[in-house]
Amino acid sequence: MLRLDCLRSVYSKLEDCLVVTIMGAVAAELQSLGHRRNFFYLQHAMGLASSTGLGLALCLPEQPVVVFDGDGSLLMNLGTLSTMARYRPRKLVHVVFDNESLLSVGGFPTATSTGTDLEGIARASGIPRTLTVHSVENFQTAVTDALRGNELTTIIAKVEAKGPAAFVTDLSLLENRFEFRRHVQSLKKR
Ligand SMILES: Cc1ncc(C[n+]2csc(CCOP(=O)(O)OP(=O)(O)O)c2C)c(N)n1
Ligand SMILES: [Mg+2]
Repeated sequence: MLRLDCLRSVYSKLEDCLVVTIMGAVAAELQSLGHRRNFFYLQHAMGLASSTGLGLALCLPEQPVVVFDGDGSLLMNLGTLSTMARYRPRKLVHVVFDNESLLSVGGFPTATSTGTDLEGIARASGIPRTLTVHSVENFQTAVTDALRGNELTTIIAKVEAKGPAAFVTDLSLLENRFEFRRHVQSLKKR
């Protein structure tokens, strides 16, 4: 399963969500499908995309929030799972693309390549809905169900360690930051 195909399969459903991605390949792939002002690509702060999503979901409880995380990033901040579970916002969908690799910096294997089970850790941390998917069809269904549902969900998507050939963007970090902030503020005013 390719991450790009997963992203393509749910792209149309992201229109009404706040979307936070980790840096690198995931951000480049989502952006390659078409940037929207409700997409925030968290740069540099590895491991903190889910924490950012949690903050947004707590501030805007009726607003669906989708986080596109990575195995390496989540492994750097496993405590985020127990913090998310503690506050369990109902509209937060946490997607972890597990390619068993730090793909964006050259493809070093992560602990999931030697048996660490991120879904098991999410469940043990108290995340109320967890699942692991291996096909694009199951991925699309899992995200769609989670967005329709009313329960904090972590979806582990097992994907190939393949990404874009280059990370090309004409969107600067600051432009993305201010545009996203304005969008969040406009939602708060409603
Ligand atoms: C604190 C910190 N350490 C290291 C990096 C460098 N870095 C950027 S992306 C990345 C790999 C992310 O791995 P993963 O979350 O599995 O995503 P993938 O690249 O596989 O899509 C690393 C190590 C960073 N940005 N910040
Ligand atoms: Mg990875």
